[in-house]
Amino acid sequence: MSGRLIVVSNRVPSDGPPSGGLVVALHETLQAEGGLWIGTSGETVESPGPLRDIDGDGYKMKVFDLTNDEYEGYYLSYANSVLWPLCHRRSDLISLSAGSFDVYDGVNKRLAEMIAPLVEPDDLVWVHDYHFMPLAAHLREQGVKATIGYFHHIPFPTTHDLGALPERKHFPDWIAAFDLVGLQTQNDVSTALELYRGLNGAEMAHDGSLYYHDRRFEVHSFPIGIDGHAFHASAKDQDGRALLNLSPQEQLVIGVDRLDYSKGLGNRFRAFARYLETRKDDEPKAALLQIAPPTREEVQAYQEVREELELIAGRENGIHSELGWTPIRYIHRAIPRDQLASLYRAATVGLVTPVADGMNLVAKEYVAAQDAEDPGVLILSAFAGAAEQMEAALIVNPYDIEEMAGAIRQALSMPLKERQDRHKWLFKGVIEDDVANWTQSYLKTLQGIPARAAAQAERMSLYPA
Ligand code: GDG
Repeated sequence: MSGRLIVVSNRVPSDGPPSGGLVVALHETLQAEGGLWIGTSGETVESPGPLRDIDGDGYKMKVFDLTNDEYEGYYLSYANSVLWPLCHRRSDLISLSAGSFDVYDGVNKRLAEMIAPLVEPDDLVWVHDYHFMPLAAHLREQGVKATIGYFHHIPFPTTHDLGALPERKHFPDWIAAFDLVGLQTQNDVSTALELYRGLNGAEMAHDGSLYYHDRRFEVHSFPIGIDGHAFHASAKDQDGRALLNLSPQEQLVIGVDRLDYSKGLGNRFRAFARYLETRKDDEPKAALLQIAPPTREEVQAYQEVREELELIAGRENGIHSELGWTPIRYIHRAIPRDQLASLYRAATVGLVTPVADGMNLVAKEYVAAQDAEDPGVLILSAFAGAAEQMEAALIVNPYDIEEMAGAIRQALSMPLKERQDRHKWLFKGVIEDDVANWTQSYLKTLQGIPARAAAQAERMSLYPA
């Protein structure tokens, strides 16, 4: 890499050693390549100052504070109550509040003004996620010519979804101001191309790049992965069944998700309840362990999904529990990562049923944690980005309770040979398409942009349209 790598994400790993696949991968890339990581500090202040340096392990980190109003308008309101539901096909949950777009855009503009003087022309800037969609447009206004990439971790909104966004007019310009737009799936890429296909001033070149007014940019899919080997190894450290005090006959079905409406938790509980209702006496007993740590609790829609789950879990346990058996174990707290891996390994079924999800790393973690000799079965929603790569899972429609209940039954009684065959294919994919591979292929594509753009400009001057 000739210039530096500058990563921008909402949060930086400022609280000790990083954990979690993505953060670790970016951390290791920055350690190897050198560079800079910029994000919010997680603190709110009355009058925010310039970027502050904090110690990074082998690279630099800079953070900026938000005011209370900015935290509300930029983070809680526009990012998480407008863009998040919009991208997760839940326009009904969009909460438009006066002025929140201006605050969101204002934070992006202020950040662009702070970053622009730091960026050298041969640096690579890599922006992460929907918190910073207008950032490149503001950096361009500040005269930044460097190559700027974006990775959108969540589903790309359809033209229909965007109809609910008052700022939809600006959306194509935000995206086109980046040089490389990374999406999770081929399906997302088609959705993005569909948007530009319908716009005046947009054109697709023969090499697959897009032109929108004076901007050339590329849209590709880079399915994110995990560190499969590390996760597999850590799953063996503890005995998940012992952690849960499971009786020898009891089977475990596991779900692990931030408590978010996009994760389809209500229908998952309903499907498990339906399975319990239809369970024959001679079928083994199974318990659903749902770990759902809190997230964005200040947002109303999140409070509602929490209440819904408490209601269903309470009702179903009241109906089906026996002395010594609680069919739904619901933990509304985060569990340490090493325990999580062992719990996945102890589970006969991994239940991953989002109604919309960019990728879903839990599906990959579940597969990585399994014992290849006696693996569990992954049940995966067709609406998780991961379904594009993980065809050997039992693919379900997360709206169809009866189908999901049937898949739980099928998974719990699946013959060993079929479990092994399915797991073999899934495990191969998780190990090969890991997070290190993801980082490298994204950065390689980003690095190649200036040369591809120059070659194309030359072709166009030789053969003008
Ligand atoms: C976004 C996109 C995309 C969960 N509970 C605990 C815990 N977790 C960890 C899981 C997993 C991570 O959180 C969740 O990742 P997901 O991919 O499932 O979902 P999002 O948080 O929505 O992530 C998603 C991802 O970005 C990456 O691009 O795949 O589609 O929405 O790693 O293990 N970790 C611990 N305790 C818990 O209780 N330690």
